[in-house]
Amino acid sequence: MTLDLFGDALDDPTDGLPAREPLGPGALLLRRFARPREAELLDAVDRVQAAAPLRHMVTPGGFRMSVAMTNCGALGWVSDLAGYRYDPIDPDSARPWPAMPEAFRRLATEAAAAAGFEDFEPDACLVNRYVPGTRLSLHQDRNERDMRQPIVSVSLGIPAMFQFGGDRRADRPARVPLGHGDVVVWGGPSRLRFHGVLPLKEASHRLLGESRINLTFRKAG
Ligand code: MD6
Ligand code: FE
Repeated sequence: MTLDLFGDALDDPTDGLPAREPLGPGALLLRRFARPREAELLDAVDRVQAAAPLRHMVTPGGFRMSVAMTNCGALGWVSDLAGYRYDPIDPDSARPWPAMPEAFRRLATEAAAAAGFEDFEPDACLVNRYVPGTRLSLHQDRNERDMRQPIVSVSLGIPAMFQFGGDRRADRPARVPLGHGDVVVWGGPSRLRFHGVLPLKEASHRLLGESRINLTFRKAG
């Protein structure tokens, strides 16, 4: 473990960075926002995974995604050869997705409010699991019905380099390091910006080992 000038642990390269960082109009990074709730969030992640195991979905083009995914809430994001969509039923179990844990819902609503989006009521939470080498290629989130609602994205575990691009795929993305507990709230004029995650580097986290969990909350229906 490395210590900084004040004797605080520097396990994560983002530890010393400012608590609030605007990423663009309507997009705000709240660093470490979720850390005080890490225990209850990770408990809830375990419960969701037990009910709806992580799986590698296939893209409409036939590629196996390197990110392992599951969902909770009334709607779940799914991808298969037929396309991307939100579905109330887990295709692996043929049952509804597990309910959204209260700790998840509260975190998402409070983070949205801290960024100026009052009354955010997520009905979908996509749970993404990354290990070193996992990546997510540049994409837009455009399967949700109401584009006035933001997305709230929570990072837990080992750090990742997020790519935050423009409205066109060809726009060169900015690189934003995301660490444990960081929350990105993203809406308004930035809602359709291309984004992705670079391949994760080898690292280990005291609670999550060699993994990163990302929770993205949406009002999908
Ligand atoms: C991730 N996140 O951080 C993937 N999408 O692992 C996303 O794809 C994402 O963080 C929309 C808004 C925020 C995000
Ligand atoms: Fe996305």
